[in-house]
Amino acid sequence: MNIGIVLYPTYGGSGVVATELGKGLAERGHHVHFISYARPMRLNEFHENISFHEVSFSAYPLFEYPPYDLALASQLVDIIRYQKLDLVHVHYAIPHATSAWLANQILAEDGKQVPFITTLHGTDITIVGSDPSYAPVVTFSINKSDGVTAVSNYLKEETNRRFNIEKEIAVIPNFIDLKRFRRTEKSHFKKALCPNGEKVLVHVSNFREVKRVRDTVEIFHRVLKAGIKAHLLLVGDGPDRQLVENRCRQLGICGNVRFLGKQEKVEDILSIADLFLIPSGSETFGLAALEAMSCSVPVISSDIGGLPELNLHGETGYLCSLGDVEAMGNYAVRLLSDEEEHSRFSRNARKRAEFFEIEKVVNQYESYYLEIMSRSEPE
Ligand code: GMT
Repeated sequence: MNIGIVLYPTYGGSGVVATELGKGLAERGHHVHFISYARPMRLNEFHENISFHEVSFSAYPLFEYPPYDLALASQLVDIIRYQKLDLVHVHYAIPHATSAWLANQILAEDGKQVPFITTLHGTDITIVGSDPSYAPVVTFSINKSDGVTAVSNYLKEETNRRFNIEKEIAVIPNFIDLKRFRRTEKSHFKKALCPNGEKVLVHVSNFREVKRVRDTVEIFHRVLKAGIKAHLLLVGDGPDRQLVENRCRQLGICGNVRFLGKQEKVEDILSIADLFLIPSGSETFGLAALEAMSCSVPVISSDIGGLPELNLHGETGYLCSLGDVEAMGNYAVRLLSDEEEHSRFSRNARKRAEFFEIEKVVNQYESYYLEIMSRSEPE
């Protein structure tokens, strides 16, 4: 198949899922055309079956906000026509699904439209998409998609609850490359960061408010207060970074907290982790938690969104009510103090990650593509 994948080029979230899916499809012999305003972060190697199309848009002085959605639609028309795409798969509804629909309307003039699939990831539904400034367009664009998928049952239900959706939404979960994300020997690295054998807690996110990074600091503070020698490694960057650092200063724990910024090889950091913290206020799947689990790291998370579909309470980690840093702190202390429980949870976490193995999920997408294409064929 000749597949167009429209995505955000970001470090985490939908950008990573879309890029890894495209790479997986390319490995199977499909030709994949990535389409975005910048090179996707995880697209860092040449592959004969992969092309990248950068969407350029003119910044004419009249436009305070250059219309990216229109530029993307125009570029899609061109790519579908000249690269002879069989299918377009857009990740994150806004504005990608709308641009794909518009491109198809233009192509319909000469009977050249192709089926397009929209994968819903999270904030495109739960935060941004639900805002009245976007909701009617999101509803319309989902309903006009030839196929719609969501990354968890929770997201499917939320989408149906919040919008008037006429389409059947297929649930295809996020996935993990078990060979890349596995625990490897990194004792030199561990020694450099924790010379006295301290425990390592890790959080990875884009430091947006919804990630509640400050809660990770509160949880960590409780771990230190319980007398456990530990370090907290904060990976990523974003709007809340300064607030979080300020809180560490107030608590006097800066010496135990390292801000590592955006990192490419997260698996190296996860390989020395004893515990992963994800106390998010909204999370439709929790890809960062899956990456940790795949590296045999137990997870303490909030019990919201799609997290209970991934992190199993009392098996792979613990789930607590949103904002209950006291309970999260207690569970963290318990796991870090009980060696037997910790190693059992670590094994369970890896086992759970195996359920989301990349090949299985790429198979699911491939079958879904074929189903949508056959449904869209003219009778
Ligand atoms: O919030 C983010 O981390 C980014 C966002 C995105 O769409 O890029 O992530 C969402 O999609 C991820 C991949 O499907 C999910 O693992 C995240 O849970 C989801 N984030 C939220 O729902 C807040």
